[in-house]
Amino acid sequence: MTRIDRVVAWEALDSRARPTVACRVSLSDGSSGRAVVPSGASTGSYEAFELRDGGDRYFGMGVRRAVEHVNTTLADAVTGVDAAEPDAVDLVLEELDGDSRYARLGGNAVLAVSVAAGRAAAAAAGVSLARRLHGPGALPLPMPMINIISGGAHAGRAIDIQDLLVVPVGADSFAQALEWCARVREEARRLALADGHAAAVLVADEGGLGVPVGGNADALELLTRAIEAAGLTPGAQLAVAIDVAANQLWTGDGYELAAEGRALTAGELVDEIAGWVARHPVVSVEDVLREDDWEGWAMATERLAGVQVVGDDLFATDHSRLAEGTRRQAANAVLVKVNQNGTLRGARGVLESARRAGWATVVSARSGDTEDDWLADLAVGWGAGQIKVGSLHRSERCAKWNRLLELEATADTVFRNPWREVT
Ligand code: 2PG
Ligand code: MG
Repeated sequence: MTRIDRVVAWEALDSRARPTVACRVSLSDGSSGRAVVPSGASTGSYEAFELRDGGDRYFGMGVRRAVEHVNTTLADAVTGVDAAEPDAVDLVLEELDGDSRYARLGGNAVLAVSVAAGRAAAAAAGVSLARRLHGPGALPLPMPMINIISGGAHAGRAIDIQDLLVVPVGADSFAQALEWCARVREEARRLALADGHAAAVLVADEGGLGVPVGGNADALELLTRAIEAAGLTPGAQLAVAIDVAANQLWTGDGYELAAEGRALTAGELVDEIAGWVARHPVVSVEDVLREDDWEGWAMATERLAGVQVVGDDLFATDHSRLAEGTRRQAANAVLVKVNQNGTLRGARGVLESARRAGWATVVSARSGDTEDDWLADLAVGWGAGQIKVGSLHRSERCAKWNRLLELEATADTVFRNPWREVT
């Protein structure tokens, strides 16, 4: 029997030493699943609510109330539910709060149970979470987007752009993709040191170089030089992706590029980004404008034609926001972060709606993450096509890369390159 027998949560720590919810769901057949939830720093206003305790403990970031909710309300509701029945647990979880963003119980509480139950069901079936979500056939490994230089909220605003990433568009396997990116990261570190940036030995929240290299254009220049120094061809083998995280630059009446001492309108920021795209092999741009500027986003998507325009804070992995976005053609890709949504079912629904609209999908970790590797299985099981986990330093990042390497080495997989046709 695969009915839920026991649900136990506890407070764990994420990669920024902030408390987070961890949970184990046990089934009546003796199998069980565990999950630890991640947490963002550059969050959008429309994300599922992260319940924090306030007060002095952990600077108010404790999650004892969320843990308590799992151990009482959520445990009571899901005990006895058949975890092997697709979506059964999530449907119960989604009804419990009364608020669609889980303002009362906490999205962090809900997600911990959702993922742990999914894993328990996979364990009961004797398969990986990726296999359970995917079904039969070769498992599609995603194309990684790997952070090389960090800025914004993840690196003390060393530069304004939050993530400067590489996309190994010419790689033939996931293992080769990672090896190329590791080479570029190391070359970027060496070049930055040679340029006199001593801070290049330090790592930012997601393991990228958190180095104040000058302006945003200088950072892009450094990245392109690093690709060349790694013996790889910019564009054909290694392309570039950017997360502007523009919510973070918004002052209330414009966008401030603080590291460059410049203030821009939405149109000027899009012009700036178009200039970066013209001068560097940029294939993907994320959060180009703030989360409420639907018209600006539609204008940017038209202006940046041919480039993947990804909405993260804009959609917050929310059904109705994605529907609004596809109606307005405000982007052409969605970043899927399950903790923005609250349940696996909910996040998968957003991913599938985007796919039906002909959009690309990128499954993403958070800047505060843990050694838990379930995200890799989701990206594969859902056939997301792309995954973003930060850099190749720091074990909470490597856990996901290593899980994908494991799947490539041990399971029936295919490395699908969504960029092959466009490059
Ligand atoms: C993002 C993520 C990951 P955070 O903006 O895409 O880089 O950051 O988890 O802080 O929202
Ligand atoms: Mg983002």
